[in-house]
Amino acid sequence: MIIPAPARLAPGEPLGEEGYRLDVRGGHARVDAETDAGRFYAEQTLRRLSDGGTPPDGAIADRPRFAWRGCMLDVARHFFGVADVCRLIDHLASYKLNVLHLHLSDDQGWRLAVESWPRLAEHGGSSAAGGGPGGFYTHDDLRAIVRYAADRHVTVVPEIDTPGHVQAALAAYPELGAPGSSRELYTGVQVGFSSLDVHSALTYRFLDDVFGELAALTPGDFLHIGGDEAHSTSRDDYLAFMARVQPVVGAHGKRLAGWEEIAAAPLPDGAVVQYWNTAGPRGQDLARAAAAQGARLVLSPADRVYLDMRYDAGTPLGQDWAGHVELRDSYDWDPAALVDGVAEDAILGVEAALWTETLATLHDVETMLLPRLCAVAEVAWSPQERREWGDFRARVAREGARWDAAGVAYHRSPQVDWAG
Ligand code: TNX
Repeated sequence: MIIPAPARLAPGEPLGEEGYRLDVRGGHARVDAETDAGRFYAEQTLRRLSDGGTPPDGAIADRPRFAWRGCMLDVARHFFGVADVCRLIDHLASYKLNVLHLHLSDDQGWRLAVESWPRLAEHGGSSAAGGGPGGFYTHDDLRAIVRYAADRHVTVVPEIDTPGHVQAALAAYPELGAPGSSRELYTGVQVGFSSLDVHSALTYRFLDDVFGELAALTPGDFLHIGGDEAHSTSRDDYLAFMARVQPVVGAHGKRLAGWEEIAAAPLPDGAVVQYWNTAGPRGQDLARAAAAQGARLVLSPADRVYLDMRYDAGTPLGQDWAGHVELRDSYDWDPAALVDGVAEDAILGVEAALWTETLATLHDVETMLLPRLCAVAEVAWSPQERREWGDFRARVAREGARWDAAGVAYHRSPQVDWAG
């Protein structure tokens, strides 16, 4: 059977915006869906069922549990070109994920050409964590990514991290920082030391320009403003910033998305808050604060779906501040039971995160992504009562053969019987 495990809709249950019905008899497939996305997911299922041969007889009626099924790629700490990103999109699409969140800026690099502020990419894009060459997307590059994703029913959610994580921008335009802030490019891996000058009108003109270009390049509903780990922005300044940045996002016709920290501020209607920090109680408090304001949550619990966490002590890549995250950790959890006070209807979805301080190549990225992405996809798509670890691990073993054949790197988790 396939990943993610299909729901079992009763006859007559609506298929919704992404559901499909698939009937295979005598090698012939009949598909019912209300949308192109539904037909696309039927195709993915059929492809897996056939595995190069004739699909077995059977009927499936399926639709996802959550509307937002995402993966974030940090292209700021290390840069990944269009071809690498498209390959990641292929992985997402084949497991029925529908959001690619691109973390386009951080202290270590600015990755999008902005015509009205050219030094952002030219200078701010020239660095990377560890001192590598950097890089950035031209407008045409980003358009190509957006189109490739859209063809596979994946929406790109672009993130410009603010008001912290901005050293690359400050190196390009020092006037965006408070007087006296550093103007050097940064290639280390610390966080929380840089901040935009939240009191300067220039900061909001800058963000208006950047968001304007970004909004024109990405047709999705959301613009992600980061908002995490702004440790060198005072609480009052952070709140002042949030009040001024939100209308800038709205003025470009976009809904606001941000990391959990933004829930400390009043949020606009339709905001989405991304829960992440599982170290200590603060993240859960912020998630509850978001829900209490009527925001929807995207769940990225670090100790479950931060795919930059090491699998175990022997993993050569990655970090371990949220612990080790083996395949079963990514699989065995219920989004609706994760945060007390945040129930199913407050949850928009689930998103894996691939931070790349330690990941420099596509091989590195795939090794951390797979097989854990399969677990995240199933958490996001399949109803809780259809999920069972023993069954899942047998299905993952079959993916290994496909990855081997396709030259895709992955972690041979000891929790899976790959030979089987
Ligand atoms: C926390 S998660 C961060 C990132 C790091 C990551 C490393 C979040 C919103 N901020 O800046 O890259 O940990 O695991």
